[in-house]
Amino acid sequence: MGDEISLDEAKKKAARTAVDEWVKEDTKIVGIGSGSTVVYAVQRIAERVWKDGELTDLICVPSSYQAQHLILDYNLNLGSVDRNPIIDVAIDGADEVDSNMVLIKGGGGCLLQEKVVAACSKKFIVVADYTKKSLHLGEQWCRGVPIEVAPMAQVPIKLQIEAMFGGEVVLRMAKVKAGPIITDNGNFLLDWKFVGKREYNWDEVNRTITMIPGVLETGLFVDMAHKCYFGMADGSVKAQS
Ligand code: ABF
Repeated sequence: MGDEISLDEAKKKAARTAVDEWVKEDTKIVGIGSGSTVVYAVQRIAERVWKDGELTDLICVPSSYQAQHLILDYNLNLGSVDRNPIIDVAIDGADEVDSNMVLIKGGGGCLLQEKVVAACSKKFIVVADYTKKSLHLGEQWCRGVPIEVAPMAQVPIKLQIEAMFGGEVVLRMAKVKAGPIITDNGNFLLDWKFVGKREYNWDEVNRTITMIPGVLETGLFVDMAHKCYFGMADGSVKAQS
């Protein structure tokens, strides 16, 4: 076996490749996702702005407080979906990507704003390491599908999802006995551990869960991703579309 690169190196390669292929001189507005892979994308953008003197007018629209902090930290131009509702390209991470480009996102807790930014983007590009690549959802990401919910509705939502689709829905906790995780939007997160190996129509599942009163958004991104870049263990970058 040849030398394998670290997961961080794989993330970095995927992120840098995506930035260089999708953020061009004529790109005006870029959406910035959340998570550890996106950090490398922002670093690459900053390198091109501050080292190469390119992209100086580029506006970066954050999808979380983490992304906002990154944009400010690298001294890039901070935008918002209020000011910049049409985004040229958004770059974001994922927890799992299946062979149909359906994504599970929200492991880091930022799915609602991530979906808003993705939906405002002409192109939505995903960056990830090779551990996120699956044939079917559930192979890699055992925590399930994250769902952002209004705090007072968490119990009825849990019961409805379990009754409709099986599996188990659990409230995401900060630490043992430390209370629920609170999202950037002041909500709770449920993780639906769906039944593995069962065939799901993810579009239908997503629509059905989203209709339950109190559900703000699910971490299922169906028909949104245009292209995904995976940093592979052998140091290559594999694109999927
Ligand atoms: C965010 O960060 C989330 O939607 C997803 O859960 C996660 C991916 O993180 P990482 O890049 O650290 O694997 O995009």
